This record gives sequence, structure tokens and C-alpha cells, in this order.
Amino acid sequence: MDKPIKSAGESAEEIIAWAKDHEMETCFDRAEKQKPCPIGESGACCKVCHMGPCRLVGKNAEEEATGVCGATLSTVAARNMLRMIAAGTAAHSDHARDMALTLLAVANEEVSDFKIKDVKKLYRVAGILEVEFEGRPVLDVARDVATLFVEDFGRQKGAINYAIKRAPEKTRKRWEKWGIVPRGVDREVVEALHRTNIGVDHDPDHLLTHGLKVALADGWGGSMISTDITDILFGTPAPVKAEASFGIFKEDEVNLIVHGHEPTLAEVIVDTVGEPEMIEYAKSKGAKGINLGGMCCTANEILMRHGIPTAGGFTNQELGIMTGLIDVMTVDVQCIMPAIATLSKKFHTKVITTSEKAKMQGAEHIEYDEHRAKEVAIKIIKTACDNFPNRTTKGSHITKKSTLIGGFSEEYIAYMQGGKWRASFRPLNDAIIAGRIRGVVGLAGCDNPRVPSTGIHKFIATELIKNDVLIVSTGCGSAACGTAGYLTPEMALENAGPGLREVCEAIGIPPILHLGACVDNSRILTIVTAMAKEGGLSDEIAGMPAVGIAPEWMSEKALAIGAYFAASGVPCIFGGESPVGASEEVTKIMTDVWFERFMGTLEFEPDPEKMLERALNYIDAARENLKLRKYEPGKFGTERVLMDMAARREITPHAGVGGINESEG
Ligand code: BF8
Repeated sequence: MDKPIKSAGESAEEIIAWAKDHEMETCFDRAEKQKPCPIGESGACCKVCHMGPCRLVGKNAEEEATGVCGATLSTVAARNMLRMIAAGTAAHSDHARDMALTLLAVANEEVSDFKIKDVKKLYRVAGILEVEFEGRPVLDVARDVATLFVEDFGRQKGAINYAIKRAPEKTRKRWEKWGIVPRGVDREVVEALHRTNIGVDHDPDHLLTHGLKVALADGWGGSMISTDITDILFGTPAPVKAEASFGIFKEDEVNLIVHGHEPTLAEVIVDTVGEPEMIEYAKSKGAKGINLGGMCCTANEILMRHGIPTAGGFTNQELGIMTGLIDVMTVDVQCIMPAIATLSKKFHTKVITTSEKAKMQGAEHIEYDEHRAKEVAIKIIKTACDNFPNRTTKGSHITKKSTLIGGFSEEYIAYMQGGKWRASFRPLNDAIIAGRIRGVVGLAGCDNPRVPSTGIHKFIATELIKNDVLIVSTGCGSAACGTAGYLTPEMALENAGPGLREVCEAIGIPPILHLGACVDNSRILTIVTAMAKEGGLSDEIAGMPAVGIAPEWMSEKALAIGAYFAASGVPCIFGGESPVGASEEVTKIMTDVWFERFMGTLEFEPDPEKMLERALNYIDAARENLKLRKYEPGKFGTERVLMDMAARREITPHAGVGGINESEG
């Protein structure tokens, strides 16, 4: 693979060079100056009490090193991992709680700027939750659904709704066997903090088992709740064309960028920004119009539903400001570099914090409140317009951008395989059985300045599709692929292996399906659940030819995601040095032991080539276990065996579907 200097994004590299010439610092410079502490990086630093911090290092650290209290290296590394998973879960789920409260407020008619856009999705969710919906007023159904979701956060006993009502039965049985069915999101997070407190839980396996339970409260709780409510309120995504990279900024229009994660305010801005009064206001300030764009996961949310362009992922935020073209950047929660407030002072850009939970020195604060969402949106849009005349020529003006297709949801993927009346996952399962598609990879997680940013995403994405692996992407994985121009059907024509290309051409899809924001990794859970229910592959999530890869992860949220996929039965390969690498015991628990119990892992591999090799090995091993025909590029459909419905019904997953080469795709 080519080795770019700091970023694999051509435009990003240009801006980084511009920054260097103008003596401005970026995360790439800080990453170079600030090397990771090797003790903390590998999980060997304990700072849960003030007798330490203790460093559990030395020749035989695993056997001999202890903290002042006697905690061993495996206890410390497991405790650190559990705390990170809990923090990641808290982030996704606090966002989800706000979504649930917004839905409740809509149902109770306490807010006027939101309504239920997707009643069909509401009914689908109500059906899963066993809420009666036929013949009832929509708001009553919404109230019952919202109430059940709100209860998922504070429940003390029992189980999170989706963990028992949505996961495949066999998957749930594994969780029951190992005692990891989550009760309530808040309870699991609090218990994680309690158990990792000085002098409580010291058994690494016991600690990490709770890590899986907390993570499931994220995947099948917070994140899935957030995805579903966002669909109910703002619409379930369907394919939409959009643009990505720094060229989305317009020289002659007001550029307003929404950055962060929560979609509510961004949605009201989308609704408001095109109103004649706003356009007139922009014109009165000398601009031709208002150009709305996004960054990080807020971008993914509004791109998926409205085709709003994205300036890219995590490492693009400072670079975006350095174009000198952003009039206002609003930020709410998560993945916001505090550096942007200081940096914005060197340009005319105003950074506006909008969440009551997150403020930043040097930024203006306009607080979002769902009861006056439109008023706040107007204030922000007008602030951006007012700032347009202050724009100077200073900045690295970049014009390059790529087009992309985003907006894939579980619902749409089922629809595209059978239409309105026969929506199903049959063609996808058949394509996997036939070897046209070798397997499926979820390409997720952050972009990271510690490696040539977005570069490993690009490498992994191109190699996987060459190998006939269908990719579903989220978060900054999608941003990396989008800015690189990979999220197009042409990508399949030019780069995909013969089987994947045939499937993409038949259905008219890109080989990389953009599923949305980081919380939308929950869509991958529901997609593999649908594949399990469809039959012919595994009848649970475990054992599917599916792998998760987060090649450039940096956020604790990514670890929560990796852990909930591991517990659900998906091997997950993360890039970079292992945050538990100091302890062989903990590493073994998260790989061998978890695989034995759940058929999922959370493992770390800094070498992109090896990451790819591991992923393909998992996929091929799963195919072999399912007795699917051996994957061979370009070889499928020759010894075609047609099956009727009776024969299909006889297929028992794991029991043998060898020799079947038929696809209805
Ligand atoms: O939640 S992928 S850098 S923006 S943590 Fe953050 Fe990582 Fe991007 Fe969205 Ni997810």
C-alpha cells in the first residue's frame, strides 16, 4: 500500500501542507509530539485509587507485578477495558436517552418542532415490542413505545426489550447461559464503575464478562433504540446521492457545518435552512445562499436521510476550519476536538456549542432545547449569515469532492432484494451460499492521526471488495470511504471481484453500503439477525461468515461496539496496539475464551495486511463450518443445483448446504 505522509486523503494532505506553511498545528502534529505512554497504551497502568498510579511492568509482569493493593496485571488490564467499554456505552446511550425523551415529548404533544415522519417504522418497532398498534391513534402508540424505551435505561431487574424480543433465540440463549443479558443501560454502566472501583471485582474473566453485558446494553439497547427512534422521527433511510470532502464548501454561500452526533437540532436546521426568509437573510449579507454540510456522525445522520454533504470524519475537523470557508461550525457531543475552538480564532469561523452537556472555552454557546428547537436553529443560521461578511481570503481553498450513494438501512436492503411485497434477505443469503459473495464485513470506527489517516480504511475496503466481500460501513469508516469516492456503484465495476460485481450490478448497489452513524452499527446487528432468520446460513448471529473491522479506532465507543459484536457472535479486528496487550491472560479471554463461548472476539492487530488476512480467515472458516462451497474467485453457478421450497425448508444451518450453487439474486 502507498504510504501517504499524514493522511490518505489527497485534499487533507494539501491542507496539512498549507497548515505547515502557515505554522498552524493539527492533531497530526500533536500525535507526532505526544507519543502514547507505553504503560497506559497496553493496559498496564492502574489509576483507580490514589495509592497509585501503579505501573505493572517488568520482566515477568504478568506473574509478578502488582499494584500497592496487590492487583495483578490481568486484573488491572481487565478493569481498564471494562471502564472503557462502560464509557463508550454511556456515550451512545445518553444520546439514545435524549432520543427516547424526545419521542415521549412528541407523543405527549409537548414539542411542536418534531413529528412522527415514519409511522410505518413506528408500527414495525411497536410490533417487535409487542405494543398494540392497529386501530390506535399514532401518538398513543408512540407514547407506549417511548415509555418502554425510557424504561430500558433505568430498569433494575429483567432485561432490555430488544435483547429478548429482537435477537435470534440461539444468540439470546448464549447470553442467558453466561449471565450477560443486560437489565437496564444505567444499571450495567453503574455496576461496571462499581466493580472497577478499588477493592471490588478482581477476577479478569468476571470483569470482562460484565464488559460484554454492558456492551450488549449499548448494542441491543442504547444504540438500537437511538437508530429506531431517529428513523421514526426523521424517516428510515433509503439510497440518496450526496457529496463528500472539503470541496463541499461554497465560496459564494454561507457555509454552516453541523458536527457531532445528535441528530435532532441538525434535522431542524435542515428543515429551516431553505426557507425563503433564511435565504433572504443570507442574501442581505452578500451571500448567494446557505450551504449546509456535516462532519463526523451528525453528517452521517443528515446525509442518510437528506443527502446533505459531508466534510468527512474525525481528523477532518481542524482541516475544515483551515479552508477558511466555514462561517459557523456547531458542535454538540462526542468526538469534538477542543483544538477547534482555539484554531477558529485564527480564522473568522465561529464555533458554537449547543448541548447543555458540553461546553468549550473559546466557543460561543447557543443551547439547544427541544421545546424551542426551531428558534435555536434560526439563531444559529442567522449567526452563520452574520459571520459571512467577515470571511477573508485566508485559508487553504480546496475544491475537490466526491459523489457517493448513502442511505442503506435494514429495511431498504430487504426491500431492494424483493420489492415492497417480497422484501427479504434470500438473494443475499443465496449469493453467500453460492460463493458469489464470500462474506460480509462491517467496516466501522474512527479515522486516526496515529496512522496515515483514512489510509487503512481505504486499503481494507479495496482489498475486501476485490475478494468478493460485501462491506457495510458506518461512522468515520463511511466518511473515509465516501471522501475517497468508494461509495459508488462504479466502485464495484472497477474494483470488485467477479461475484460481488455481479450481485452489485444485478441490484444496482455499491459494494460498500453506507449504513449511517456509529449508533447505526445496530443496523448491522439487525441485518445479520435477518440473515439468520432467512435461513440457509447460520441460525444465529454466531457462525455467520461476517467480521467487524475498526482499523483506525480511537474512541471508547468503538470498544463498546466491538464488545457487543463479540458477545453477539462476530469476530472483531481492531487496528493499532492492543489496549490490553500487556496481559496475555486478558488477551486470551477476549479472543479464545470469548470465541469458545460466543464465537466472537475483540482482538487487535496493527498491521493492515494481517488484519485483512485474519478477516478472510474467519470468513473462510465460517463458510467451512457451515459446509458452504469453498470460495473461489469467479467460480460459482457452474454446478447449479435448483432447490424448491420444500428442499429449502430442509436446510438446517451447520448441518450441510454443501454443493448448493444456486442464487435467485
Ligand atoms: O461515533 S467513528 S471518530 S465520529 S467514535 Fe467519533 Fe469514531 Fe468518528 Fe461518530 Ni464513532
